[in-house]
Amino acid sequence: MNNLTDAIIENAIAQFALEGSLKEKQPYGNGHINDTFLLTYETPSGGEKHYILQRMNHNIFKNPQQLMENMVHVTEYLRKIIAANGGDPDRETLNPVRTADGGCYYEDDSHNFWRVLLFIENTLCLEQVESKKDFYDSAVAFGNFQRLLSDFPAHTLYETIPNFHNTPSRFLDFKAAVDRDKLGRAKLAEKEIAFALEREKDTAVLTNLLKEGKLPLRVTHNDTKLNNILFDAATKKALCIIDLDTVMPGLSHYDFGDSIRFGASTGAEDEKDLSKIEMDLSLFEAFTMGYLEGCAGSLTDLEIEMLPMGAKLMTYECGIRFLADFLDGDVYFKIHRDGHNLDRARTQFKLVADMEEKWGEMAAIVKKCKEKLN
Ligand code: ADP
Ligand code: GN1
Ligand code: MG
Repeated sequence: MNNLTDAIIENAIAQFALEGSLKEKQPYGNGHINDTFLLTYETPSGGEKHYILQRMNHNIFKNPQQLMENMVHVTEYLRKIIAANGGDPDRETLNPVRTADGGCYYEDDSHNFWRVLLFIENTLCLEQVESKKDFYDSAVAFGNFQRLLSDFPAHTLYETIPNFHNTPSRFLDFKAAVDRDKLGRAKLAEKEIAFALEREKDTAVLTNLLKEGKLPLRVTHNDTKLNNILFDAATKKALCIIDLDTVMPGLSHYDFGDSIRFGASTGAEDEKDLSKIEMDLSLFEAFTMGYLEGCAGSLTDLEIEMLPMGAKLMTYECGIRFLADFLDGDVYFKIHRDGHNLDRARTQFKLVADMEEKWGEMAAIVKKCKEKLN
């Protein structure tokens, strides 16, 4: 995607119906995909109002129009449920702001796609779990999110990234990146490549159960890392699930697993010191309990039994995606230093190895949580 200048950003901002005059715009958040800015406006009454401006990554999301249609449908659906439950739809879900001519996004002359969201004030966005309770709360919220969308007409959702969590297909992409070895980087990652290749047989476990009709397809978020949820700064409760770009039909394991890989780790996703990285079983337990509570009995016995596999496969899959991107020259995930994607892949594989060692304990925790709720 092309570089952004102030003029390009300001032209985009001018297309949206925003209240007051722009005081400041600054890059915001730690997402790996979109370009996100915080806009500060002075309102006619002298107050301040904030918005989130995002340039959607159209190299990754090939059809931004379909992506925004999904977002509008899902958020309008959620707004109604939130309002009916006496909640605040302006804070408990995302709210896309319309352009002056009523559209939900703007495409500029340089083929950049823009959207504006209401900024949700007085919230915390966590990059790492600070307490077991936060993680438990996030689990209830992600479980609830899935349950709230259980009657959403799934056939109306576009697949914004085909095969997003199809691990066998991700494995083929990874192998192709190893074979291409475009930049001669494979020699820097021999151990990691071998680790990934050795686990090919695991990749199809969940997709096979889906094909055989043994696991149900649901509407899932598909990108449930902790920084895709906002906590209320006053109550410290999980408030709003954000980053709805990948809401699509999927398995509950995708949401469960992606949260575990990010939140149950004892270190950051890009930690260089691997001795700091482990999958914390007490965090695993807190999340499992919260997720089952949030799903409120909607998961089948086999779905629950396979949750540890969701954790392992989502972690493995993210690892091979980071590693493939390292080999391809860092064209997908934003990086902030040399070898960043390799560092990220290493933490994921360390977690996978740790989960393999703790496999029996993970299964026992899932069983215990299920029994507690029965
Ligand atoms: P990416 O796809 O790049 O991860 P996100 O949509 O997750 O982009 O946004 C990046 C970050 O911006 C989030 O992690 C969060 O900190 C912040 N953010 C996004 N939307 C909002 C919002 N409506 N209100 C407040 N903060 C937000
Ligand atoms: C990306 O958009 P963001 O930063 O929340 C990625 C996820 C990865 C995650 C790894 C659309 O999430 O799939 O798990 O990075 N999103 C997309 O941190 O590819
Ligand atoms: Mg995000």
